[in-house]
Amino acid sequence: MKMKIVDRKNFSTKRDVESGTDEQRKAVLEILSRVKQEGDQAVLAFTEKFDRVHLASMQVTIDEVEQAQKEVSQEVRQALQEAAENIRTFHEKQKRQSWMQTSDTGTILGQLIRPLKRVGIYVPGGRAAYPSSVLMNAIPAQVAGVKEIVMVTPPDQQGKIDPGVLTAAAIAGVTEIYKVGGAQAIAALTYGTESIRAVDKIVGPGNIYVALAKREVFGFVDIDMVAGPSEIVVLADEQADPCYVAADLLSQAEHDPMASAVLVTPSPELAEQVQNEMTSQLAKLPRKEIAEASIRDYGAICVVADLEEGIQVVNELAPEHLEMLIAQPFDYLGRIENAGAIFLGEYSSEPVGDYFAGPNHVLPTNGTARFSSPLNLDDFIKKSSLISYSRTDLLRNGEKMMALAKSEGLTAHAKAIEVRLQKERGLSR
Ligand code: HSO
Ligand code: ZN
Repeated sequence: MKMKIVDRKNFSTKRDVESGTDEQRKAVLEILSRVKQEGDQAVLAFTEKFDRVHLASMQVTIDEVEQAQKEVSQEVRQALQEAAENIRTFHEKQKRQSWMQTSDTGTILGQLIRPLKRVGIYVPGGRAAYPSSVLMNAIPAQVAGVKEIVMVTPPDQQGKIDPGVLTAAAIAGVTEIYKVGGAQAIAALTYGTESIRAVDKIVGPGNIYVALAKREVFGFVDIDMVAGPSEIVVLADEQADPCYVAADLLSQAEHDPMASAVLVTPSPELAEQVQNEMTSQLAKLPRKEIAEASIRDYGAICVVADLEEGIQVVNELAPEHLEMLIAQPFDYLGRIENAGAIFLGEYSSEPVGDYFAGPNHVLPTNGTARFSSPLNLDDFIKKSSLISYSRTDLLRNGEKMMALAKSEGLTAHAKAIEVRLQKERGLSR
């Protein structure tokens, strides 16, 4: 199969946001309401129905976590540990401080930063159970100071959870783990059941049922984002190595038949070389069916007039991942407006960021990099404003506040200021 080469005029980038079918939405609403009313009993019944396993208890024990760690090779365990360190160090830099400021007239204003108390992390099961994603979701929560980090993930038919996922949970400081997935997991985290207490926020990717359930419960709890399939855009010039370009495009295409991999280049020669490379590299991949579907339906090589035009295309796409495989990437960085994560230079292949470098791999997809950011510490904190107003300032500004209150027809507001002005002026007279 050959990846299609198009010019800019024939390059269409629109992808539908998955909003689910009416039937899927109805099923999700039913699951949410049954779990809300019946608690554990409903959760276990849905687990039996969808995951085909009968569980006596959903809670994962310490023994199970220890056993899992033995099942993971030492090489992987150590790599997870080192990755965790890098992720921790990177996210430490995102910490915010509470602050207070006293004005000349004695008023104190400020902002208090507090971590969320209890956060739920959804981890998909089956082929999309990624230990690296456990690290990426749990570590920022832990660095932010979240005390209770609750992981939920669907069990397999033997009632087991992927050992890599459990190992990553232990490394990342997850505090509770439950064997539950799908919309029933989102319901349990939102409303609470006898065995799973409700959380303040739910993060982590999931299938369409999980995504629909998260949208539905938003407002009762906070959610991170509704993530779509992974995307990569490679902006490359004639000096780029076609072997690297093709390999990087395929690294995202293998995630999902709906993943999107796009090369943007001013070089028709590179376009052709990458096209050939793709065909031969694709044929050797174990996940070639997935990657092939992705490349066929959502992949393209877009040939542009020059790098300027290439950057325009990038900004319109607002990709989740952008690789800049061009001679002087830093010279062009200032013009990149929209991208979740930017990888500069030939050694910064996307998997470097997916696994190890430190920045988060939970990134805005489907063009949402126009207005949103990678998962970060701010997702796990909240702010409270502080006002300690001084007598001097109230005497000076009280009338202005009263005027505003009266203009809104809110007499009691005006009165709350007025009683103070009267008393204070009475005293000072
Ligand atoms: N590229 C995915 C993350 C991932 N890759 C996990 C491998 N494992 C979305 O950023
Ligand atoms: Zn990836």
